[in-house]
Order: sequence, then C-alpha cells, then structure tokens
Amino acid sequence: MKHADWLMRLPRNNRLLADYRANPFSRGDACILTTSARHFSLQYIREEALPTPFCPGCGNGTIMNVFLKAVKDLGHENLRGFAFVSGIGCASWTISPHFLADTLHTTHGRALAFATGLKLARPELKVVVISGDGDLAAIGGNHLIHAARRNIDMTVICSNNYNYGMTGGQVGPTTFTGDRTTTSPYGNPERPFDLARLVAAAGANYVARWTTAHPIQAVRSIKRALERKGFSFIEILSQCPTSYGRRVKMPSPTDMLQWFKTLPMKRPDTPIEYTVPTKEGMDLGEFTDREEMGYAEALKQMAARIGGRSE
Ligand SMILES: Cc1ncc(C[n+]2csc(CCOP(=O)(O)OP(=O)(O)O)c2C)c(N)n1
Ligand code: SF4
Ligand SMILES: [Mg+2]
Repeated sequence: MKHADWLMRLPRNNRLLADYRANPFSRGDACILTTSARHFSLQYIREEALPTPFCPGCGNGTIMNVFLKAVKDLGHENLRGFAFVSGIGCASWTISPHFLADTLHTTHGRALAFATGLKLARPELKVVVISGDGDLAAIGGNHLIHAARRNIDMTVICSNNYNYGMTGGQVGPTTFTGDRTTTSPYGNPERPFDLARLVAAAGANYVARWTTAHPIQAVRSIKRALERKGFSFIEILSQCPTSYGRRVKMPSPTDMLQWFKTLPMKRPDTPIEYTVPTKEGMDLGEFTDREEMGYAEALKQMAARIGGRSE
C-alpha cells in the first residue's frame, strides 16, 4: 500500500491526514511520516495483506516483528534466501499471506514434514517454520521430536499460547494443569509439556524460550538460531486474550504481558530434565547451544563415502 493510501485510511479528523490533504508536498508531519516513519518490517511484508487477521492484543504480531527484526539485523535486505513453512492455526498466519517470500501453508501438524522435504530438495535455502503449540506439539509432536533428533537444518519458532486459539480455545499439550478451556471446563487434569526442555533433550542444536514481553532477547536468540546449522527451536510464550486469557482470569493482553514479565530466568544449574511447567515457574533463556553435525552435513558425508551426490 502506498503511504498516501495509508494516510487516507486514517480517521477523517486525524491531524496528519488533514495536514496531508492541505498540502501533500509540504514538509510538515505528514511528509515526514511518508518518508521516515515507515516501519522497518514493511520491506519484508506484502502490504496488500495488511491488516493481519489477528485479534487486537494478540501476541502473533510481536512474533512477526521480532522475527523480521532478527532478519534485518543479520543484514538480509529481502527474504529471497528463505523458505517459510507453517501448519494450521492462528500462529501459522504469521508467515502467509504476510511475508514477501516463498511460503508453504501446509496441513495441520505437518509443517515439519513439509519443511524437511523442502530442506532436502533445496539445501541452499534457509528453512523457517512458524507455527503454534498445537500444530507443533500435539498433532505434530512426533515430527517435532524426530526433526530435533535428526538435527535437520531449520529454524522453528513456536508461538505457545497454551491452547488451540484458532478453533476456539481447546486444551492443548502446553495448557497448564487446572486451566479451564472449552474442552476442560472443570480444569485441565493433564500435565503440560515443557517444550524447550523436550526439544533440547530430543537433540536440537539450539533451543531458547522467551515471551512476547522479551522482544530484545527473542531477537537475539532468533539471530543465533538462524545462524546455526542443525535444528534450532525458539519457543515464544504469546498472549491469546480471545481464546485463552479470558478463560483463565487474564482477559486483557496486558494481564498476560505482566505475567510474562514475572517469569524467572533459567539458572545455569537447572536440570534439563522434564519438570512440570507452572505459571510461576516457566523459566526463560537458552536451554541448549551446541554445534553438533546437522542432517545436511551428515548426508553429504555419507554421500561422499559411498560415492554419490547429496544435492
Ligand atoms: C487434521 C486436522 N485436525 C484438526 C484441525 C482443526 N484445527 C485447526 S487449527 C487447530 C489447532 C491450532 O492450535 P495451535 O497450533 O496451537 O495454533 P493457535 O491457533 O493457537 O495459534 C486445530 C485443532 C485441522 N485443521 N486439521
Ligand atoms: S484467537 Fe488468540 S491466537 Fe488467535 S488471533 Fe485471536 S488472540 Fe491471537
Ligand atoms: Mg496455540
């Protein structure tokens, strides 16, 4: 969308719009806005796809923002060297139709299977998956642990909002014990996964957990993940006021952001083994950071050994 068109979308009484209407070529605020206030992320986004379909206050916009900031910081002027894959769910809409890039919006739970095929067919591409906790860890849980075990070269960003947001707030594999959801009206009797520990234990090279209230740390980890070979996984705890927050006494997005800010940092001596996540104890930080051989390199070495081609 052109900036002038964007200005025309502002309410009629908006001062910037009035300024622009009075003199589109002036050097007033409107002109400054059209030249210098363009958000950095727009260079990576199909502007015709805006606004996003997310509910007001949803954390997925922040996830989109931190990912693109990491891309920008790494010096990519566009997304041409990337290929993006998502499953089904609100989080999956982060990538397509918004990213100005090659994207695969696949079937529910199968993002990592598609991403694996894509990486093997086009190893030169940086494959990135952005999807939800349900998509990646419930129906897609097997793909998740095996992609980590194989150390397949890709970066996976999980928007963990503790429920199936898009389908109305069902209980999922990260929903806390006791939480009321549409399918656990008396409280969730199950124990949730600790996704960061699960994926680290399964063999990923790099794993970190942050929240939408920790954008600077999230950008830093995403940059690190994008530069790693092998499997990298960033869990981002994200607010879903519509389907989750209002059922667990955190109806406003800021309620959840305030909760995120109280979460502890992972201590270096904290064990990597499974601990039952709780709302108070969900620790943040890096869970593993190693340089083990990625799947692409393992295939290459095998091909060299048997005299074949890996690419
Ligand atoms: C095979 C299959 N089963 C179920 C569904 C319905 N469905 C669509 S999205 C979704 C869950 C989404 O949850 P999550 O991945 O956490 O994404 P969120 O919407 O919370 O971001 C489900 C169950 C489907 N589309 N396909
Ligand atoms: S339902 Fe939840 S996750 Fe989906 S767009 Fe709305 S706030 Fe975001
Ligand atoms: Mg979810």
